[in-house]
Amino acid sequence: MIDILDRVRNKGLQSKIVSAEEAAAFFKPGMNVAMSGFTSSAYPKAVPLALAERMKKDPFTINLWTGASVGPELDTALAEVHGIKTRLPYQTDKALRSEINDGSVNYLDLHLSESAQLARYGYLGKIDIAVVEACAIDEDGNLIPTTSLGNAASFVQQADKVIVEVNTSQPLDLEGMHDVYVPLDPPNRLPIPIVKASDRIGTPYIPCTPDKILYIVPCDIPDHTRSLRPIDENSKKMSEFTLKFLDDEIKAGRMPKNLLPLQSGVGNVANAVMAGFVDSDLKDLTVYTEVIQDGMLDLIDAGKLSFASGTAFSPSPEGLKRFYADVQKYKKYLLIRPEEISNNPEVVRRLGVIAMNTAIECDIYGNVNSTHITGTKMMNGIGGSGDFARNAYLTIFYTPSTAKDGKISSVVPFCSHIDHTEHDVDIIITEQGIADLRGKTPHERALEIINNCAHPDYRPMLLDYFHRADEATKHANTPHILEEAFSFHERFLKTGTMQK
Ligand code: 0RQ
Repeated sequence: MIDILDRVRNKGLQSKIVSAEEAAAFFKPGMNVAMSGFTSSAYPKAVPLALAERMKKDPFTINLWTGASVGPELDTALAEVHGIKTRLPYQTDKALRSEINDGSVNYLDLHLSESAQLARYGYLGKIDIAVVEACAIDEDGNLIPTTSLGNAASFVQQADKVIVEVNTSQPLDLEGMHDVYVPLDPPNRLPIPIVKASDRIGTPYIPCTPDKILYIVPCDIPDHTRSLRPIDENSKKMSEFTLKFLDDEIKAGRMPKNLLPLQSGVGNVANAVMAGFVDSDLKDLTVYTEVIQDGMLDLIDAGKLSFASGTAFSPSPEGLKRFYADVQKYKKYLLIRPEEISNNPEVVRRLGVIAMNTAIECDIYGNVNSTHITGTKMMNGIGGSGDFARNAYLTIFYTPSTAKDGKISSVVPFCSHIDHTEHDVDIIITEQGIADLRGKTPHERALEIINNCAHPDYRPMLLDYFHRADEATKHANTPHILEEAFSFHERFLKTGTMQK
């Protein structure tokens, strides 16, 4: 209790401290509930757990808006009691995914950079309550954020009432690591004055006033961070191709010796690519990304990173321990921004980011599917991949050449769903090799992708499709035999394998 009182620095607000159960009693069916959180960082935990308990006894649903995916105390807990009607803008939760794919949850899969403004523009109705995790509340009622910002600042700005979960597991040393800037909406929007990853343009807290704060709920549940999988052979090969390619770009004079600011997605391949940077001769690297992970701590420890800007600090449990042990050191190199800024197209284009994200599949012309398994089942969502892919200086997509033990080719004639078009994709890398699509026609791209990236088991089928399509269309710009274009997917759905 002493710790929580120390963290609520405005004494007048201390009377608003209540239990999670008392706060959970506030929610009503159909409310638009906007919560902090981005990946497994800085989402409220005690209030959603108490809300899920309430929903177990007295079933009802809310509409849940967050920054991105969140931890199990929120998404799993509410999905398991069927407590979510509409969910946006991104998720990675197994229980929720299954509710999305059986039609019980309405899922709005949004570009993360646009999600706060979409809420502000009012298409989704008004926010009934914002629930935000904070490290502390200052004398004026402003909120000191924890391990992510996501959409929290914009949600607090829009909400009339805010429930603040003050998380005592989050060290107070985090204070000062954030830069909060919420742009004005058109026609009043101004240029975002970020010209390098380390530029600060806002406040180190989420602006809030004491009268907005409805309840303050103490919480000591730590971020539910996820362990990293060991780096597999395929990811290691993709990392080697990346390093070699970037080295050639430097030699060709297309990139400075310390590259351009890096953005990397999450998961196995991203982890391997970051590990590759740690072992390379590169130095003075900068990062302008969404999610700051263990690899960035490794780069700091190796003396190779000059600065990393993101919207969430989302390490493994070991990474979080390492960070907590020396926050003062790491925070000199790290800055957390709202996702509207970390993923902002204007800034990404200005800085010339190198975007590195993972795909589910790509097609022979360079279109990329990041979201839907065999075209219909939602996996996670587009997340920030579209924000970066369209606007980066260089856009790289990774995918192992096959999935499901070789039964699926990740290089197909026509993607079963398209998130990133051929116009956005510069480079495709699989464990087989690298396809450089820059400055190439559709015909040239098809041969580059099939010959360099497809698995040898599928290469003949893809070449056969391409050549027949070319003949059938009399060498049209983008040859396809449309009734056959999805034959690979059809075969998998009917027989369990894409192989003939
Ligand atoms: O399914 O779990 O049932 O086995 O897809 O595949 O290989 O575990 O890959 O965890 O790296 O995720 C694109 C989903 C890759 C992720 C995606 C099946 C495969 C498995 C997952 P199972 P892996 P990863 C920054 C940027 C979009 C958001 C984004 C993602 C499951 O990277 O969500 O980029 N990206 N954000 O078996 C059928 C194929 C398949 C396939 C894989 N071709 N056909 N199934 N799978 N390829 C982060 C944020 O925005 C926060």
